[in-house]
Amino acid sequence: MATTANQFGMQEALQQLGIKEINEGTSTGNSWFSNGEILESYSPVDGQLIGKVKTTTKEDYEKVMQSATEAFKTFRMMPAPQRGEIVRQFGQKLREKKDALGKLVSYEMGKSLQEGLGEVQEMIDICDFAVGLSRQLHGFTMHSERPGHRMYDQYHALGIVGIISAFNFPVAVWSWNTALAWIAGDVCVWKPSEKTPLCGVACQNIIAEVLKENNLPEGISCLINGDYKVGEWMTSDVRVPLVSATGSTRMGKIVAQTVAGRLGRSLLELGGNNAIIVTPDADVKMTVIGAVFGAVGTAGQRCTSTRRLIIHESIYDKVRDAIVSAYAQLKIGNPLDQNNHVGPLIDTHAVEMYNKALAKVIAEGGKIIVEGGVLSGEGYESGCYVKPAIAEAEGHFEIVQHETFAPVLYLLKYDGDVDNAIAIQNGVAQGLSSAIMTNNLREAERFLSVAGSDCGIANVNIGTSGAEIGGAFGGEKETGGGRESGSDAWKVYMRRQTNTINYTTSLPLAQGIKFDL
Ligand code: UN1
Repeated sequence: MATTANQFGMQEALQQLGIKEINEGTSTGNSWFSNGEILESYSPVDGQLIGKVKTTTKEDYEKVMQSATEAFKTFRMMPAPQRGEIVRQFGQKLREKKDALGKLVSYEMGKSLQEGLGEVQEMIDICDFAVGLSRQLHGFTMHSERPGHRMYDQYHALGIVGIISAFNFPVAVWSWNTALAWIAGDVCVWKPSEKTPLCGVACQNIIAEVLKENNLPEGISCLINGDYKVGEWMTSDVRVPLVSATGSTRMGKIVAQTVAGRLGRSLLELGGNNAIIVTPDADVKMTVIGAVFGAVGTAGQRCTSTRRLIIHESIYDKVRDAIVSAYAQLKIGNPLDQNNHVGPLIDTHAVEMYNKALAKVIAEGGKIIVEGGVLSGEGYESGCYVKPAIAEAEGHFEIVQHETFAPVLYLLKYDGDVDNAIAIQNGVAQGLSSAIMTNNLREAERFLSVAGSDCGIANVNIGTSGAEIGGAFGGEKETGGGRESGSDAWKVYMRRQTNTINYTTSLPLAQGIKFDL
């Protein structure tokens, strides 16, 4: 390991998380095994090899599924508040390991340490949320049309939940799913991104400890590793009633079709193309903070990243100049060093996509107003560091319609009233997050109305990224329609049952049907 990372205590962090040089990539809890090829994890921070993970073979996968199937039979019988207690202990362990895990997230994925720690905080928050929820898995009671009858609906555990997660939130998204699935009585099988397998091993080590301390069986939390083929085993497996997948729209379409082909349930959290509308009544200072964090946070690799600013012509120059001057303050470099705002992209393929986007926006008639470029020299040896760029563009450009996972921000101008801005913002295939900056109540309410934003998330006077776990997270259109984390997102992890109970001595039929024998 490079000394640069050690300088930030990476060696100790890895030790604390139980990461070895070579790690088994398949686990049913405390039992680890793997017979597949080796996956190497290189850090985009310094290009160094962090560790290796053995991938999962079909036979390993079968073992996992058997273990999970068995575990479900007992886990579903445990009272939900007791399962909540397990999740509470998990949250406690995460608090103890927050520093180490945050560092690993930052080192393996490349986001700033602040954001790595923030990601672990999201895990802690969803655990707390799930603990409370474990006593609130409410169904409705209904009045029967028949005398002496009672009706209600209740929620039961669903079974095995398959989780496919992306590199950009290598730990939090797993926990959004697992914390809810566990209190619901489900067992989980997780395939993390091949780009961040060590984060997966670290998380599994943490939960395995909790499961062991509580004498719980193998199979409640399972880990599998490998490429898309390993994911396909789950999507086509009838033993997995719910597949929760985060990633590109391209991937999501394949997952959706495969799972639907066997009438399974999928929860999709796919691409975004998020915009902030800046109206004449916007607070420019707040706009700058929201837009810059949204565009360059996680180096533009959040699904909620701000990609488009739709600015009213009357304040266009003012907002543009303020944002351009804020970009001049950005420090790009090792994300473990808290003086830096922007870390590297995940790999050199992402750098290629970034370069292509910049070339394309120029080719389509856009104008670069903050130059991009790949950084080289001391500290930038991994070749993954790029300069956040800004281009003036138009909403209909093909590249503006496309989600590029990089810090490229497009400035678009609108005139007339807020409906024109809303039309531009909705004029893309994706529908994850959106925001409006305004002090005008009419504009804000119009934006939130049914004629307003068509996204799953619509904010007023905050940016597009950085959602709290308490709300349901997800989006419409090509974002896939799924909802994770807060609000009533838990319902997707359970099956609903409607019960009608007759406590009389006769059997009247509904709808007044007579059927005398
Ligand atoms: C993602 O990018 O997949 O709202 C998730 C946010 C974070 C989660 C992003 N809480 O930006």
